[in-house]
Amino acid sequence: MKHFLASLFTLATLTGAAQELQLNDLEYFERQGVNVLVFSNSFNGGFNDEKNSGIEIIHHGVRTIQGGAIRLNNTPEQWDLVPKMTSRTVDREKKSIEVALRYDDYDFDSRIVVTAKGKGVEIAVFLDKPVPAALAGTAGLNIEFLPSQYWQKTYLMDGRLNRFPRYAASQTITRPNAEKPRQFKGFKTYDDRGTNRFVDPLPMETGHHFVAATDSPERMVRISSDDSELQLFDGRMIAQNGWYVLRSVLTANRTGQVITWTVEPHAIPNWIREPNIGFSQVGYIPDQPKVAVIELDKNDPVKSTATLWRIKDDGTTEKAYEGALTTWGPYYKYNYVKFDFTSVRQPGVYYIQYGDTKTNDFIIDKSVYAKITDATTDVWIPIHMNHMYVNEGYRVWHGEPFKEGYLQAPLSDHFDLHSQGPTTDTKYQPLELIPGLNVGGFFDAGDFDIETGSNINVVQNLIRTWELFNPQRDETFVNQKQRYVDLHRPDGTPDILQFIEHGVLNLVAQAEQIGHMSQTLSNSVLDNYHHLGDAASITDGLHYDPSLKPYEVSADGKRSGTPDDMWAFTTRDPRLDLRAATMFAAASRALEGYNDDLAQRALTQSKRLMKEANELLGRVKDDAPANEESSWLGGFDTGSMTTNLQLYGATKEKSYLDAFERQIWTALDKRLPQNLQTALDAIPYMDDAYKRKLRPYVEQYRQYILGFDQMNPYGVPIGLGNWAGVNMVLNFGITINYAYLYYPDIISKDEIFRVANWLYGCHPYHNYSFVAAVGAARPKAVFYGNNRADFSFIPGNVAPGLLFRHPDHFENFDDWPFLWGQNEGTIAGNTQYVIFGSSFKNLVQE
Ligand SMILES: [Ca+2]
Ligand SMILES: [Ca+2]
Ligand SMILES: [Ca+2]
Repeated sequence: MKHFLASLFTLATLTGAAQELQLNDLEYFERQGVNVLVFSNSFNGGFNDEKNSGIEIIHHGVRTIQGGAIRLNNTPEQWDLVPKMTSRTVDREKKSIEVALRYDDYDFDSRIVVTAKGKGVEIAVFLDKPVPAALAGTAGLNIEFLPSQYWQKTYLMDGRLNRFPRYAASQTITRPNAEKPRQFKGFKTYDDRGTNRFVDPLPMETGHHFVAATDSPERMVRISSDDSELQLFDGRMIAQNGWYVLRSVLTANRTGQVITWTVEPHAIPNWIREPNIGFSQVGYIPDQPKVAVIELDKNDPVKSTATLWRIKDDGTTEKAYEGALTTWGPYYKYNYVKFDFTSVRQPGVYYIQYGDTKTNDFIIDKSVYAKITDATTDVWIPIHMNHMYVNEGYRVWHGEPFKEGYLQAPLSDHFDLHSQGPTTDTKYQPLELIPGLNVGGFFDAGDFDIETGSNINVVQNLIRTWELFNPQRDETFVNQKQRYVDLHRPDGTPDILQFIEHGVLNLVAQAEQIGHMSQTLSNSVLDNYHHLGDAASITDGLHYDPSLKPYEVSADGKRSGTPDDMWAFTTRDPRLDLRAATMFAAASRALEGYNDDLAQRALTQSKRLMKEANELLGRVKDDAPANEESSWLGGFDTGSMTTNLQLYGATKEKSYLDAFERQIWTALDKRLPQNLQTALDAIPYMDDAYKRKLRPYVEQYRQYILGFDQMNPYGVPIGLGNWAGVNMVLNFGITINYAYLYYPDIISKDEIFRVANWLYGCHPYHNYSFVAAVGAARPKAVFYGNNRADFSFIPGNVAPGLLFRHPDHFENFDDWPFLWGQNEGTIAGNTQYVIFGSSFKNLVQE
């Protein structure tokens, strides 16, 4: 009895304590259903506000609140200034985290102390010196609420009821530009149309006691302040990716503790997160391994079995299999078990049940992977063709963009990681038109610039696909003369060949007109960089004429005073030229017999750039091994090693092959995972001795593959960077496919399914396919494409996927497209997916 009472007492104490917010070992505040992070993630200087930083709340498993910091705007945009965190101190005794924040531009320092108080936290702002006069009444404590999780929910301010608006429709005023806090590097995100005034949202509500989502226990948060007024804004009034903002401004001449908020996120008692059953939404072929990975709340007791149900064609359901689960164990914040139903081979429609959780249905059949690249090649890639009018049925995706061409970029420390300097490296004057660049090429991603490095990758990816799999698919009409693309209209030419041609047209023009490769062809002004809409309306199509006033059009209608023309950033990088030389060599081979003139131009540029780049890099002979330090795209490029191999393919000159052979083995010894693919690519050119010499490396790679089974429950490399790791996963998948193709006795066929499982739904957070609209029962619904403002997707896009937030949270929003690190697809990544998908289909169908 005594023992019983003692345990009862312990239980009661624990339950009581569990309701209070605790400061845990990972340095964030936690209670069941609520995590409060204090600058576990800092603002990023490269892109400023990525909506991923500051004080953040992960509420019942979803990161719904972020951006808690001293900010200079009512509703900060991406390019508004962000504070630099100069210190972060965790005080376990006081249960508090203190951060010091600084704005160098204004010599403005502040401190925020977040302290656990009962079920919530207190956020206190301290100033040792008063706020700078220019920022008094402007700077303030902000925190942001994710619109898609709050819209249409109710809120209370000082007892007044209201509802978060589904669409931005509150009120604004305009103010003189002089009152606008400086933006990123002095750029402006808005076109004021000559008014010299900026738009400032007005608050939707003000008061001292705010309750968000009174109608939704999962999202309910109470915030109150006795010493400061709370103002609620809608950030979407000026930017579609804005969030709801709650803030209190800093008033002049005050020091000490100047703002105090009490923040109490509601927690559903004993909340347990719904299990996430990861599986392939595209389905499975009968004889492949079939293992679902079930992600569980750490407080969720593990059940002993899961069940596979078959949906028969008369609509009834029967149990197909019930099997024991194996435990993988904890990985970051969740616990993982696996359900292996490989033994079920009968074609049919199935779903998985674990406890009360049932998945949507999926197919087991030999043809499930047959269409996995079609949406990407038929829809996503042609829509991203620049300098063309792109039509699909009744819909125009975009008119012909950038008809006025590209100007020589002046010296500029620019945005989107671009810059021009210290010289132009060309014969052109700053802002002079460089002729002939408005042809061919592909939009980079969710934006519309031509990243030269990415476009080189695109052409190479497409050539590899063409040469290895010879896809004759023709679903796209491309007419370069008409500058017209029509989707789903065959024109007698394989689409891949037309896409290769389209990429080469721009890249050859760069080499011919500029003399070397540009870094990028990109926006000159920030106010059209974030463009959402028809690409043809980014610029006015008229040549910029500085002798005209802004918005003025010349009498002949051909020139305007609006400085919107795109710029070519032309700083010469011989390593980029080498990569272009590689690609041009392969392109000349691929285009021969289809567009002989372009093939010849590509080969001419390849030889010239190779020679000049090697000279610039300090080499005298054009067949000497150039360095392999180039690390574009995270070290996957192998510099001139790949170039030499491609040049051998194009010219059959043995000196290139010898140079390749001198480089490859060192590269494999140094960085096997990054370089094995190149070594495998060489096999068609090499003899049996080469293949034998490569064997031990493939054996070593097998151990590398198997190593991932110990590192995480999903058996693939999971990236933890600011851009989720789909490129790394695709590279991994492509290398496995090729290793299996050439060494099936070393790499088991079972290994080739790892990456497909991950892409198509077997991953953390949710189980949706990361590939838009591809053969899956439940693909992701929203992506960061150029139609993201419509909460939509462009079919065939591949999301970067799972974004890691420090210290232990993975996420992929599927109701909010605007976080590029998890939802944007890129032209290089999506063409890499075409190689992955083509090689994978080829292997599973053999
Ligand atoms: Ca870009
Ligand atoms: Ca075609
Ligand atoms: Ca223009």
